[in-house]
Amino acid sequence: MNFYSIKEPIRYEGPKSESELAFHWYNPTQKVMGKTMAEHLRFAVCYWHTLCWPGLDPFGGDTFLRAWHHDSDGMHAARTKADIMFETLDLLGVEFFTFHDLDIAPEGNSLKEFNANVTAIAKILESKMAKGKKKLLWGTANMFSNRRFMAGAATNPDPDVFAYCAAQVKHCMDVTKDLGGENYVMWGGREGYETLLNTNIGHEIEQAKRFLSLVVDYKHKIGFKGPILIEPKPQEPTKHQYDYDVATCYSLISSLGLEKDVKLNVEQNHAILAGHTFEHEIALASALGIFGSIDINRGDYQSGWDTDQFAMNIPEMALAIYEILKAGGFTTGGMNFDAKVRRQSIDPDDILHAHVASMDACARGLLIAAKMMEDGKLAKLVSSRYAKWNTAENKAMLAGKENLEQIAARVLSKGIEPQPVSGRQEYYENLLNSYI
Ligand code: XLS
Ligand code: NI
Ligand code: NI
Repeated sequence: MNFYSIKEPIRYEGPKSESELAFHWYNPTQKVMGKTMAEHLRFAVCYWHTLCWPGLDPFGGDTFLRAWHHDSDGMHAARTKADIMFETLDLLGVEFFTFHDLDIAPEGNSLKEFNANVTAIAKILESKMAKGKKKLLWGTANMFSNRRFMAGAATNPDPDVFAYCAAQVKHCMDVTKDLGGENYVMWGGREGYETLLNTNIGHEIEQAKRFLSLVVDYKHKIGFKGPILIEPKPQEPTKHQYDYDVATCYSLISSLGLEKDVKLNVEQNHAILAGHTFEHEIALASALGIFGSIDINRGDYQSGWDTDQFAMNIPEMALAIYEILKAGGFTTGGMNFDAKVRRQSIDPDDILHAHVASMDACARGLLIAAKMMEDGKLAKLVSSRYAKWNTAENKAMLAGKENLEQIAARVLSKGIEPQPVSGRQEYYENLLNSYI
C-alpha cells in the first residue's frame, strides 16, 4: 500500500517546468564548484516531524489522522512508519534520514523492552537501507517526552534518571553505529531549569559535563567514527536550557578539551530563538572549529517558539550556505529537515510538496552562495579590511610577541593615531543583492 498519491520518484524538470510536483532548481547531479548538488546539500528526512507528529497544537488535537497513530499494536505501527520513511526517501530522491530511538519503536514497559523494540526495528531499517542505498545521517535518544524526564535528563536532580539516560544513550549509540550513522546527536530539551528557586545550577552543569565525557569515552570504546553533535537551543521546552547557543556550547566542550570529538548541529529556529541569525551561528561554530551539521527549518519571526516550518527563504538560505561553503562544506554533516508541515496541511502529498519546495530553496541558496564564492568580491573586501594585520609588526602583536607595555611604548613612540575607515555596509548589502 502506498501512502502518497504518486509512485514514481519526483524528477528535476528545470525552472520553466509547470509541474506542481517536480524539482525546479534541485538537480542532484548538477555540478556546483566541483561537487554535485546532492554531495553539497546531503539532505535528510527526519522521522519525528514527518511520521510521528499528529498535527496537534496546545488548543487542539490530531488533525492528520494517520492510521498508524491509532494502531493499538505499537510494533505494527513502527513497521508501517519504516515503510513510509523509505517510500518518502525514494520519491524525494533523498539519501539520508534521521531518528530518535522513540520515533522508530514503541517504549514498551521497561528499558529492556524498549531496547529490544529499537533493535528489532533497526534490523528492518538496515535491510531497507541496503536495498534502497539509503544512509543514516544521525541517530539520537529521546530523553524529553516521557514524564521521567520532566525535571531533566542527564541534569535531573535524581541520579537514577542520569543513570537511566546513560543506559538509553548507550543503546542508541550502539544502534546508530550498527546502521552506519555518520554522526550521533544530543539535544538537551530538558537539560535546563524552570525556576532557580529549586535548582542547583553548579551541580547540574557538573552532571552535564560528566555525561558528555561518558558519551565521548563510549564513542571511542566502540570505535564510532563520526562526531558527537550537540544541538544548541536556548529554551523550549525548558525555560532556560544549558546548551543555549553556539558560544555557550563551546565553553562546555572546550572546558573538557573535547573540540575534536564534539561538534555542533546548528538549527535555524534555535538560532533565532537565541537572538542570533542562522548564519551567525554557523559562522561562529566554524570559526571555533566545531561546526558539524545543520537542522534546516524556519522559525516564525514573531512567535517565540520552535515553529519548525520548512525553510523557504532563499536569501536566508544563501547566507547560511555561504558560511557552510566558506567552512569547506559538510564532512559528516548534512541538512536535516527538522521541519513539519502546518497542521492544516493534512494530505500525505503535502509532505512531499514541503520537502520539494525547501530542497528547491536550498538549491537556489547554494547557487547564489556559489556565485558569491566564485566571484570572490566579498571575500576580497573583507580581507582588505583586515589587511593591516599582515605587516610584520602587527602579526607579531597578534602572536603575543609583545607585552602590553611594549605595545604601549610603540604606540607612543610612533605616534600611532587610528584613522577610521568606512564599513560600507550599504555597499555590501547591495553587492549581496546583485547575486540574488
Ligand atoms: C527540538 C530539536 C529536536 C532535535 C532532535 O527543538 O530541534 O528536534 O533536532 O532531538
Ligand atoms: Ni533540531
Ligand atoms: Ni528544534
